[in-house]
This record gives sequence, structure tokens and C-alpha cells, in this order.
Amino acid sequence: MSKIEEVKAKVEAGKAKLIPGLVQEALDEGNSAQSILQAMVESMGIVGDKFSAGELFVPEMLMAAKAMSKGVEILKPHFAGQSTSSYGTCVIGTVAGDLHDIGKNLVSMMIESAGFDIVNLGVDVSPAKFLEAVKENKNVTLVACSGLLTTTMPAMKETVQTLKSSGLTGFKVIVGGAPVTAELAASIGADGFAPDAGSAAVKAVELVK
Ligand code: B1M
Repeated sequence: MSKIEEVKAKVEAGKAKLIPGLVQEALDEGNSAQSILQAMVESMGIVGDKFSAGELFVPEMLMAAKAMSKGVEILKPHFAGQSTSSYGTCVIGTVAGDLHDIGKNLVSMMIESAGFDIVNLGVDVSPAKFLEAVKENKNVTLVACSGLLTTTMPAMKETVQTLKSSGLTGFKVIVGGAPVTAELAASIGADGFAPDAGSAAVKAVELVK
């Protein structure tokens, strides 16, 4: 089994303690950070499918998520500092009622590497908290809202509408996450949508330029 396959298997098995070492070994073997990240994302897809099929449960999903987060920590320096431009501050969070943070953190990492300062509000962020962060932080040019649950799409809509009706200007709103589509994004009044972390960074720059 190659190191990258080992990373994939151990993330799926939720072996968080083994992951930092394995990810480092996979990098040392010459695998790109991007390919290791892709392998871990695939593991989470498998975990999700097994959850849907009733083959594993919330604790196992949580362990796999912890394992992936450990791996992302090792990969983060490999994505950092690719841009010399400064596009202002991006306030990012997962919308109210939603605890999923891996995708949001990947998006944050990629937007940061594109040249934004990041204010990461975490998960289960209320519309009021997003708004407060726009008011309290300097030079907010972008608000990024992530959501993974179909049940939290109303919270995403409320967040976008709260921001857009606040009277505050100078920032754009980008939304994303598995249940979000370009059509949904447009229908709730967001300025932009991206299907994955890489394209979120590209879209972010496009929106604020
Ligand atoms: Co949950 N969960 N979960 N879960 N979980 C999903 C999302 C699910 C699809 C699993 C399934 O049923 N197959 C399902 C949602 C179904 C639906 O709504 N349609 C689900 C469910 C049902 C639940 C619970 C309700 C389960 C329960 O309690 N019965 C519960 C809800 C808790 C809550 O939030 N209130 C729950 C809980 C959890 C854990 C806490 C155990 C854990 C999360 C831990 C954590 O994040 N720290 C967890 C996990 C791990 C998953 C799966 C397995 C993996 C999610 C993940 O990290 N993916 C997931 C199944 C799946 O994704 N296939 C599942 C990897 C990540 C890189 O991808 O987050 O999609 P993703 O991000 C991508 C894109 O979506 C996009 O870019 C990212 C990277 O390219 N993107 C953006 C994300 N945000 C973006 C923002 C942007 C742009 C792009 O612009 C701002």
C-alpha cells in the first residue's frame, strides 16, 4: 500500500494520532499536498456513503473528521503564502445549526493563500454574529458562508439577507457547501458561489477585484 493509500485508509478509520506522521511521510515520498488532500476528501466521501448506508454512525464520522483535520494541519504550510496581493479581510463561518467545519476550513485556507486576511468565526454562526464581525473588523471585503446540511439552507438564506439588508457596504458574500448550487446562491441573494475550496479562492478574488 502506498503512503497516500495508507493516509486515505487511516482517515476513513479515524486514526487521528497516526495521520500527522503518515501525511508527512506521504509528502516526503514526493506526493503533492494537493493529491494528499484529495485522498483525504475522498475518504470523507466514503465515510458519508457508509453513514448513509447505516454501516457507520456519528462517532465514527467524528473520528474521521478529527483525523482529516490533523492531516490538514500538516498540509496547511504547503498551501500558504502563494499570493503577494492583499484583498482585504474575509469573514468566514459555518451557518447556524451546522457543525461541519472541514470544508469551511479548507475554503478558509485557500482564500487566505489567495491573499485575504481571515476572521474565522467557527461553526454554528448566527446571522447576527456574521454581521457583528463585518462591523467589528477592518476592511472586510468578503463574507464566506459554508453549510453542509439541507436543513441549514434556511439559515444560510437568513444570513445572506441579514448581511444584504444591513445597510453596510464594501463587501461581497460568497456561499458554498455540498447542498449549495449556483441557482440556490443566486436565489438567496449571494454575490457568488463556488463548488469547492480551490474555486472558492478564485471566485473570492474575482468578487473583490
Ligand atoms: Co455530517 N452529514 N452530520 N457530520 N457529515 C454529512 C454532511 C451528510 C451528507 C452525511 C450523509 O448522510 N451521507 C449528511 C447531510 C445530509 C443532508 O443534509 N443532505 C450529514 C448529517 C445528516 C449529519 C447529522 C445530522 C447526523 C446526525 O446527527 N444524525 C449531524 C448534524 C450535526 C450538525 O451539524 N448540526 C452530522 C454530524 C457530523 C459530525 C459532527 C459527526 C461530522 C463533522 C465534524 C466536523 O466537521 N468537524 C460529520 C461529517 C464528518 C460528515 C461527512 C461524512 C463529511 C463532511 C466533510 O468534512 N467532508 C459528510 C458526508 C460527505 O460530505 N460526503 C456528512 C469533506 C469536506 C472537505 O467536504 O465539507 O463538502 P465539504 O466541503 C467541500 C465543498 O462542499 C466546498 O468546498 C469543500 C472542499 O472542496 N465547500 C464550500 C464547503 N463550504 C464551502 C463554502 C464556500 C465554497 C465552497 O464558499 C463560502
